[in-house]
Amino acid sequence: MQGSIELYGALTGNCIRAAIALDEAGIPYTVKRVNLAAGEQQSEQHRILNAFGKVPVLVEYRNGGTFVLTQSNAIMLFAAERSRNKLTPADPVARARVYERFFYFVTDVIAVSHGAFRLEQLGASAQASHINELAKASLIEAERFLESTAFMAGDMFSLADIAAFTIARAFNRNIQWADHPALMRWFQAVALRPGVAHGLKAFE
Ligand SMILES: N[C@@H](CCC(=O)N[C@@H](CS)C(=O)NCC(=O)O)C(=O)O
Repeated sequence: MQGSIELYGALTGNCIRAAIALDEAGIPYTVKRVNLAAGEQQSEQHRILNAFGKVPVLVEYRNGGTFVLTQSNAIMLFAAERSRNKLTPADPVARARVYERFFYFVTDVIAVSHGAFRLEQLGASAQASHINELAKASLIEAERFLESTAFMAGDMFSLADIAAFTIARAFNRNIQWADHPALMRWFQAVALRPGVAHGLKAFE
């Protein structure tokens, strides 16, 4: 059973991935903006939802109860399960492939890039740029996933494409797109999807 859903977040990759997953899954939600610069994520009110003081947070109001879910990737999986195969295929083998590729982008590209971001914040610019190059190289290597299929994990758009798209967007200006025609074609096609376009704007 589905209740009304709120998505707390800000204009960050983690929040945008969660928003795109809900949009592509066709799950309606209300955006609740959290001003990170003003420290709203640390407020008592927000910490009731997420004691770690982070976004995104999904809140679903059901008959007399409230379901709170943190972690962008858990929110994406929640959207996939609710959507009845809009973001993951029904076939278990094809679904396993989606998870393989989804976690490739989450752990080998996005998490590495977040590490670089933290190093940059600490003033370790040279190390940050080295780690960021590793993340970018893993993203570019993923072009091989597109050799024989339209999307990152097969012929259907999936969780893997959402994870790949948001980080590709972050690297957009540093990618020599002309050298990666399959990646460019995929990136342009994903950007044109209404669900993706809507999710990208959710926190603007
Ligand atoms: N692994 C968590 C990371 C959550 C996270 O670090 N969120 C950032 C925004 S992308 C945040 O809330 N930053 C504010 C802060 O740390 O004060 C997820 O994927 O949801």
